[in-house]
Parts: sequence; structure tokens; C-alpha cells
Amino acid sequence: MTTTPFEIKPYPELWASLDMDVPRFDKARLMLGEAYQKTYLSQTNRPAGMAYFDNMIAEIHGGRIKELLAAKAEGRPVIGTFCVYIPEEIVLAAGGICVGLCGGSQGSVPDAEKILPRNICPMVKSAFGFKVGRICPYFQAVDFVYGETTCDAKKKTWEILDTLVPTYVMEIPQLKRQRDLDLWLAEVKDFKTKVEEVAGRTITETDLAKAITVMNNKRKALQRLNSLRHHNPTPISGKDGLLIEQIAFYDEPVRFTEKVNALCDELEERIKNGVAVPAKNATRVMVAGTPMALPNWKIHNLVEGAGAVIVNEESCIGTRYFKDLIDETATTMDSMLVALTDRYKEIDCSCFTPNDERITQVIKEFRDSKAQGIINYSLQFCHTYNIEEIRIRQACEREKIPYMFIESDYSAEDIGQLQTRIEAFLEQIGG
Ligand code: BJ8
Repeated sequence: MTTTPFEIKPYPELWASLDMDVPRFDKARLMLGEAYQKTYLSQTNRPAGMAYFDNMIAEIHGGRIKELLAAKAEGRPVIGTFCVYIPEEIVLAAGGICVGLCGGSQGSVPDAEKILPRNICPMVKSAFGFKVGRICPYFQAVDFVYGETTCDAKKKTWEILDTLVPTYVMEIPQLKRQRDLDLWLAEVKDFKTKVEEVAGRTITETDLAKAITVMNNKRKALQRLNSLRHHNPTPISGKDGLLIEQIAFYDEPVRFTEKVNALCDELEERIKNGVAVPAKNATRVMVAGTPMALPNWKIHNLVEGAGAVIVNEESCIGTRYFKDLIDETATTMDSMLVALTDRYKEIDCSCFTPNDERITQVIKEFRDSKAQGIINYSLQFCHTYNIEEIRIRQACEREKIPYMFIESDYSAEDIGQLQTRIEAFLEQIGG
């Protein structure tokens, strides 16, 4: 356990240059620092390799922002996103940077509720509120936001968001027939044209091939980490696993890959030496469902606070982001874009119908992770994940997998009730 107070570093001049609400943002910085200290640095026996990720949090509002601004000064595009359907390779191939925007905090929700309806997804409200309140340096630094037509809350919010920051919308079809896949490929090509316009350069085959390799390597490192978490006893906490998956959305990909691989080397040593972070007999839980954007650590805090450990996230901030690779054998621009689209279509978001692949995938990940039960988590008002819950529950009943469903938002109002339910579930599956 560390005794050094943790601080998220302040950069008031940098924030002012980005037209942020500096006094308000500084308060949020202090609160996030305290939450991080309490949630993360109170853990015992963390791997030494987590120091890099702690530093990424300490520099979240400064160091990484400076890197984005330096890229912009060189004319490289910086693009914000809320969805793993963004073809990141195209952004990288143009020398650009892709960043996941803030959307996991209750703090910005009241800002959004002054404009948007209250009964929509907290992730959409939180993200929109960050822009309205000028309290996210990433939002302030981007050239444009990538939006997609995955769910109604998002696609209608893009129209309003576009009045505050340029928002490019890519159509994601919601079936996977050939004509839908043809549309998807055409959308990927249009996105490439848009990125090239902003970058002021044409993407070559060599650029794209290199970017595909960079992203595949990043996904392989995350796959490696995930399979190490599946070891029993697991060498790293679920909170740390989730944190790394969250940082994956804003760190520089080559550096991130190197650090994840270094951490994996350390975890392999731990496994050899029988070192485990949670108690060796900790109850193992897998989480499935909607993404948990930074700093949404609510479910992990409750589960691990009760002495269990989370060993897998079937989520876009989790396996949906890294389970599939792009075929690297293609060499022409057209064939590379087809290979790229083929990979993205494997992401089994609940916006698709039918979405049988996800049901099979959830069961597969449960078996692979050697978990003892599944907590299926949906953000409030997310209709697609909330309704798909029925099929996940039925599959778990069929497979005799202990199962629990949680629908929640970012507020602390339901913490007590969730704690009671989670403890009862853990008692039931812990044997
Ligand atoms: S690919 S899961 S990142 S859309 S939780 S905003 S769906 S109402 S985040 Fe997602 Fe892309 Fe799908 Fe993944 Fe809407 Fe649901 Fe909110 Fe959601």
C-alpha cells in the first residue's frame, strides 16, 4: 500500500489555452485524484508495472494533452470518439491520433441535463456534459468528433454536439447481410477521405499496412494480458485490468503496447512464483455488457471490495476492443480496407440484430476465464443491452451459469442496494 499522496497534475495555463472552465475543472481533478488513491493505490501487492499506468492517470490532464497539441501543431489530425467502430488504423495511417473522450463520470451529467432529456444513457449525458461544461481537455483539443449511428441516444445527440464541436457521423449498419457490409465498406472509404482532408495528405498502402500492424500488436498485448488474468489464482486485480483497458483509449499505441507487454512479463513471473493480488481462493467473476468509461469503476469497486476478483470484461472497454485482429496479408489499398472492415464487423455490439455471435462469445469468455459467475451490466436506458439481457440470461440458464443482472448509472444512489445484491450473489457462487 502506498503512503505517498497521489496527485493528478494541474496544468491551469494549458487548460486556459484550451478555453476550459479552469476553476471547476481543477476541483474535478482533486476529486478524481482522491477517488484514484482510494480505489487503486489502496490495493496491496500490485505489480510494479502498474506504475506506468498510475503515471498515465497522474498526467491525464497534462502530459498526454501536450502530446495531442504537439501533433496538431504538426498538422496531424486528432480525432475524438465514443465507439470502438472507429477505424483507428485510418487515423494512425494519416499520422493522426485517436482518443476516447470522457464519458464515465456523474460530474458532467447535470450540465447535459440542462439540454438533453434526463432519461437517456448516462454515458451520452456525461460525454455531452463534458463538452457543454468545458471540463474535458480532450474534447477541447480534438479536430473533430467521430460519431456513429449505433444507438438512438448517440445518433440524435451528434446533431446537437455538432453545434459545439465538428462531429462527423459514420453510418454503422445494424444487420450483417452482404448489402449492409457493402455499405459499411463504403462508409470506411468515406471516413478515409475525411481523415485525409483534415491531415492534408493521402494515405498510402505502406501507411495503412504499418498502422494495421501497430493496432494488431496493441490488440495482441491486450489479449495476452486478458489470458493472464484467466489464470487461477489471477496475478492482477480486475480493477487494474479495467484501468489498463480504459487507458488503451487515450495512450499512444506503440508505447502502450510496450508497457502492457512488460507488465505481462511480470505477471508471467508472478504466476510462476505463485503470487496473486487477491486472496488465492477469491471468488472469480466475469463482467459482461455496456462499456465502463473512465472513471467508472463502480462495479469493480463493489465486487472486489467484497473480496472477489473480476477476471474478464466482455465489453467494448474489454474484449470487444481487442478480441479480433485484421488480416495482414492484404497489400492493395482496396483489399486492406476490405480486411479492415471484415475485422470491425466482428465486434458484436448489441445494436446489431440478430446478435447471436455475442451470446456465444459471452459463454466462451466465461469458460475461458474460469469465472464462477457472470454479472451482466447495462447502463440505464441502454435499450439494446437491456433487452439483449434476456438472451444472455436464457443462455446462462441453459448452461447452468450463475448469473446476475445490474442496471445502473454513474450516481452513488444505488451503491448500498448494489452492495447487498452483489454480496448475496458472491455468497451464492463462492461455495
Ligand atoms: S460498439 S457498445 S462502444 S455503441 S451504453 S451509448 S449503446 S445507450 S456505448 Fe457502445 Fe460502440 Fe456498441 Fe461498443 Fe448507446 Fe447503450 Fe449508451 Fe452505448
